[in-house]
Amino acid sequence: MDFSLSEKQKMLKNITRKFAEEFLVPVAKESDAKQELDETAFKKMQEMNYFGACLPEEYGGAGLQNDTIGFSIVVEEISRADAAWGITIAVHNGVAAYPIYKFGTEDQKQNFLEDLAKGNKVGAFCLTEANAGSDAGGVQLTAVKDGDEYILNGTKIFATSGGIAKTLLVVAKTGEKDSRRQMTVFIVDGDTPGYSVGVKEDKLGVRASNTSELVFEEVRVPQENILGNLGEGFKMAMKILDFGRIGIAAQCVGLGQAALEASVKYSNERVQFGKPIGRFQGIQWKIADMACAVESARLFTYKAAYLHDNGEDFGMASSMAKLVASEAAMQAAHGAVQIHGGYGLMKAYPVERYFRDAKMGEIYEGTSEIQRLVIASNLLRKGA
Ligand code: COS
Repeated sequence: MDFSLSEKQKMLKNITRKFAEEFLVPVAKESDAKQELDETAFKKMQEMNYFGACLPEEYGGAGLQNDTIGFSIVVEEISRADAAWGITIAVHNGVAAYPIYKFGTEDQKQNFLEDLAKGNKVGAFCLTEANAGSDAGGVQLTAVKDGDEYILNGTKIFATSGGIAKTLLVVAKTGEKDSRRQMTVFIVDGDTPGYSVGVKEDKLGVRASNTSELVFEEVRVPQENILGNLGEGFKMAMKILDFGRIGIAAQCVGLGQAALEASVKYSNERVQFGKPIGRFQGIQWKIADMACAVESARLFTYKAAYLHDNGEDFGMASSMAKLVASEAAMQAAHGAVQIHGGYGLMKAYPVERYFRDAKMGEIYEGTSEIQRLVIASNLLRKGA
């Protein structure tokens, strides 16, 4: 077993860290307050090809489609600077661009991937509805066939990047009986008549990442925009989430790492009772536990990525990574606020933002409870 990163992965880590410190760290606080991604940072992200991270070079991507550890490193380093950017890149690549590359027809790849790779069009995955959250099979948005087209009607909520996205993967109901066997994923162009963005959510964390309601009223989508097969949308959505959760895990690793680093720095600087607080065992134990949690999260994440890249079954591993990493980020952010004491509650320090951002990881792309359910059902089906 080899735990070392390849030369390319080390380079990716260094370049992304330098980039994130230069262009994301300085604006993260303001973006959080404004609830908007910084425009200059957006352009720089495009230039660096982070929107095309998981796509092959032939479609304008950065070529990490078979190096998910490399992709995880990119998301980790971006999230260490700003978790809102981390989720934006993780979602755009993991549950929008990469699925079109992985499951799409050549025509779909030609039509959609270049704009996604360049970040000219942001991608979103639209599954959640008012009555279909953890119960992904409860989707009510309908797609009814009319000639060579399908007509979509319904409303999606909580779509990450929804308000800024122009390429949408929409999970729709295409039949009446068992909804899980009558669902289909459509690729929808955000300029299609009848499609509109509804309420933009005002959230606890990753506030610069857009989260919106999306409304579909008589939206006509050509049948060639079906991703995968008609009626197999539930399984397609599950497969998309299997990969997507590696990105979320990586986002949480980066956030946990940021909380850990801030805590170590503060513990060395802050003097109480005549010495830096890092000399007190109570602080040391907390820092040690935070470091162990973040490192476990990183190993779980890279393991899931490794399995994916080696063509092995990785669904349970990605749920494990997402579960462990989101709880590690929460533990690290909680510890960071506690170590900072009163200052930890103030906007002057970034740890209050880390704390708010970390909570999101335990919810989106499947709550911790859903991850436990996926892990347990895999074990009970296949054995431990
Ligand atoms: N890959 C491929 N197929 C899968 C799969 C996966 N990862 N997971 C399940 N399936 C298949 C099952 O094998 C089953 O197939 P058959 O009908 O042929 O037997 C089918 O899908 C239904 O699976 P299951 O019975 O497990 O479905 P449930 O309705 O019980 O739901 C959970 C399973 C809870 C795991 C699913 O609804 C889920 O992931 N919910 C969370 C959704 C989520 O993450 N939402 C967050 C917002 S999305 S950004």
